[in-house]
Amino acid sequence: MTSNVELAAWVEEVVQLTKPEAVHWCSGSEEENSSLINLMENSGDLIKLNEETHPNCYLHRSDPKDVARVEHLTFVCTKNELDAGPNNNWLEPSAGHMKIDKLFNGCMEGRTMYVIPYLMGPYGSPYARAGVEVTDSPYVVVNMRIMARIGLRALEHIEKGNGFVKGMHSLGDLDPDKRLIMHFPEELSIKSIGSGYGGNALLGKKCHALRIASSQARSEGWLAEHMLVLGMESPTGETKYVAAAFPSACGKTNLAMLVPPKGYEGWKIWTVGDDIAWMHLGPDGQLWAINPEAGFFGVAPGTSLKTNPNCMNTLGKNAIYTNVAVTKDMQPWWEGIDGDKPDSLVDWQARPHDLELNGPAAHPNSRFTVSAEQCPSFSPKGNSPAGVPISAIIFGGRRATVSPLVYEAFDWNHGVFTGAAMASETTAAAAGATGQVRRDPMAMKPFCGYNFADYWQHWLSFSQKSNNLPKVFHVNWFRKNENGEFIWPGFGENMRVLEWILGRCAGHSDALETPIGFVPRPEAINFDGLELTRETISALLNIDPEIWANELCEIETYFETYSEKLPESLRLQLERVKSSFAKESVA
Ligand code: OXD
Ligand code: MN
Repeated sequence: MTSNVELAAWVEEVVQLTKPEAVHWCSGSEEENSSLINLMENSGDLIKLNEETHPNCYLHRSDPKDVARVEHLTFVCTKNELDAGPNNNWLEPSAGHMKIDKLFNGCMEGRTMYVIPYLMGPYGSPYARAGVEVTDSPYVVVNMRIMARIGLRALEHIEKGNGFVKGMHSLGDLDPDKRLIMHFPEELSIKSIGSGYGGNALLGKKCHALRIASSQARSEGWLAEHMLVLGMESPTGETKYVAAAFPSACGKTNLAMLVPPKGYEGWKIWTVGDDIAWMHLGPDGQLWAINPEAGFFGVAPGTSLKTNPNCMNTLGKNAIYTNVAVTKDMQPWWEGIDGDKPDSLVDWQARPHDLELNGPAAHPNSRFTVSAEQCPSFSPKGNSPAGVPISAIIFGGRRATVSPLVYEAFDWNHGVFTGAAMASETTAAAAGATGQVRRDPMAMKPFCGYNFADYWQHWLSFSQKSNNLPKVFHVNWFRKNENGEFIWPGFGENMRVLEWILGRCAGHSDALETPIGFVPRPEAINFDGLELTRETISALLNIDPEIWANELCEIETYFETYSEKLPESLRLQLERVKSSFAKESVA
């Protein structure tokens, strides 16, 4: 099956433990994909959608208790607890293996085990990394085929002697009490059991490309981040690239595929990636980013021709929908999609839709899986082995108050502070309460595979290595008024903020220095045609010293949880912001 001795031995070890009835090495071919789809249509795991309106699209309904990432069941297992840090659940590796191997013992009896060699990153890229996922879920195979580059070429890459991450996955019996997602960064391995949900089961994505890769990136001097990457082409034909970190379900896919609004004729946004960026310092001192993924695993609710036309035009064919509702004629449907709500809908659990009795028709974290290359705005540089040079890094949270629409950090180290101090309201992408503000540094709270204090130190270290780093910004599309209404229209209109950001990078957008960073003067952002009142504009850009005093206290309390490991530079940045507010109140 493979000439790689290590891979063959590991697969044999997994076979001994999980005892599958058959083993299938995935080639990634069209025929293999069709036969897996057939198999799942027969078992009821996939349901064919309307071929006329949605060619080659399928619906998957997951177990109703298996619809999101499970952060409380996700572990980072390092020899030393301090290496995992207070930001992760920790187990000592041998204890971790023992606990999870008990669940894996015999779990594939009567099932086929699929062996999926995969590559994260474009073919031929020096930054691409390989992995092998073994799984007993054909749904995982067909999704991995969209999200990563799987099969023979990936296997060849491994057989040339390149290292690979070992990922072991089983649906187990889908019992939430027997669900665990474990990472062993020192062994470059992952073990996940009891869930078929994307973030827990498609191991190339969060487990490999973020948790394991972030730890590798630290030791090798690069960055693995929860960031979209987009290119912004001006009417003169020049394209600048931006990487932006937002927590899950906060609009990364929408921003990555933005269609410029009226008034921006001649401008174009190019999508490189919508969720993960791997960034390396180039010889020019710039950060160059690749998207390790090949597809989008996006949140369906709220996606429409109005909010994200490029996405709607991406996912109409060759897509897998998970936990959406369906219309009478088998078209996928979700809250926020275009048009009126159809009369008879079948909800995500196959019941006649009844909002009062059963809630929304589509699960709030229902998803689509679709190839990036189908996206009309997919960047011509999306598969470029070298990646794209990043001019600006944007951090953003979902905050009803506190953060203004946009501000620029004073310098790299202050930018790292700005990212480290990020907070956002929780969403349905993870199990648990939604709408609660929590600290989510660099949008990596669920994904950093090591101690955040070391991670911030790693980020800070880049200022020693280059004087050509991107400028750093913070945005907030989600500010609300006292009636709880959003005051910024968002979506395509975010272009106006991107324009200001790139103007700052080119040295010509105007800004006011404030204690938290450079904030645009109201006339420096193009608000033309938005009909925003003067009061709304000033509310969008407002920095309330009282609210910020409280925010800084919360940041301090949060930083204290990292005690003596917290980089001194972040402590100094916090003091600097505090003292400039103090100076302002005296002035
Ligand atoms: C995702 C997530 O699926 O962040 O991208 O949860
Ligand atoms: Mn994500």
